[in-house]
Amino acid sequence: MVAPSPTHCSTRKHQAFSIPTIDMSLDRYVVCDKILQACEEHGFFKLVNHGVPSRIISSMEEESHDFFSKPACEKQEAGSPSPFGYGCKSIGLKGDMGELEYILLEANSASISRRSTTMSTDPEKFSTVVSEYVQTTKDLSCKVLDLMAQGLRLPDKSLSCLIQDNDNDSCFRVNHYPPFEGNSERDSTNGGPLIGFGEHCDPQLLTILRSNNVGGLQIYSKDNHWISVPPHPAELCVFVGDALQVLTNKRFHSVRHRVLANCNKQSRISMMYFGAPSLTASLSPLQQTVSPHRHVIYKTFTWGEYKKAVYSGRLGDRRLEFFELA
Ligand code: GA4
Repeated sequence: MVAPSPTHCSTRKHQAFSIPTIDMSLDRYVVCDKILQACEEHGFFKLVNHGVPSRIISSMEEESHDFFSKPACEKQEAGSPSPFGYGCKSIGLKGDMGELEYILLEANSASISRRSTTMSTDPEKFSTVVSEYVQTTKDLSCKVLDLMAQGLRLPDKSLSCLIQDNDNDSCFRVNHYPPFEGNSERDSTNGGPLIGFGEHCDPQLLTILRSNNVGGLQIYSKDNHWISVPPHPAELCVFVGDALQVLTNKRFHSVRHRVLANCNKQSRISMMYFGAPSLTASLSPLQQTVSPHRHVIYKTFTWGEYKKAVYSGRLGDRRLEFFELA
């Protein structure tokens, strides 16, 4: 088992850390620079003026509320997560547990439409709303990847083409953290805080997260502290994933994060688009990120090989280290 990161939270000194918030309506070169800096320093940033219409976000949130409000036996009709379907408390196949329930879907309209029949009494509406949300966050992911490529002086669209591939392996997840009914904010087994979703790095290229106005998300900073990310209705969060860390030869850092158990009165709903290439896409540091001062750090492997390694492990396992060159 992998030792968890130290659990101390941000102290007064560390609260000085400000999470980069990038206004996408600014000049393209300015946005590009800020994204590059945020990915190199933190592997995480927030976006404002991102262009995802609030109508699309609220419809997706409403469908999520409707789904999670159903009786347990009806939610289970969506199928137990394999990995796609409906899950409650149990995450992955190796016994990881969290104070949440969730749905995990393949991020393509055909699959969403098929699954919708088991998830809603109005499958057509459910499918339209989910597909629209997924398409819009995918479009935003492409814009962000294009800005990253520009910042890294890579050929135009060389990153976004990976999630535009017809066989891309992207997925979409909605997590519901109901108010936690335990009577303590501390986990008596380890003295740390109670966990909603345990610490991990996302394996894909990048993640776009939207949450309602309930807190709980924390990222692990470079100086080894957990930093709380306050929710904001106008913002979307972007996480660099492991696959992008490989392609950039560790110039970008995939960020460790976790969610604390929800001790608020209101439910927390978060919605994540995970952008991934096709299973056969090859991952290795791009030539432009390699120099005499920065040798190739990773072996060449496919996204399918990496995904298999990640999915056969525990949530917090640091699998990427096994793909480094000796
Ligand atoms: C973490 C990021 C995404 O939510 C996810 C998760 C996946 C799952 O829930 O099936 C994993 C987890 C995530 C990484 C390790 C394995 C696989 C649960 C788990 C214990 C959908 C993903 O791609 O990897």
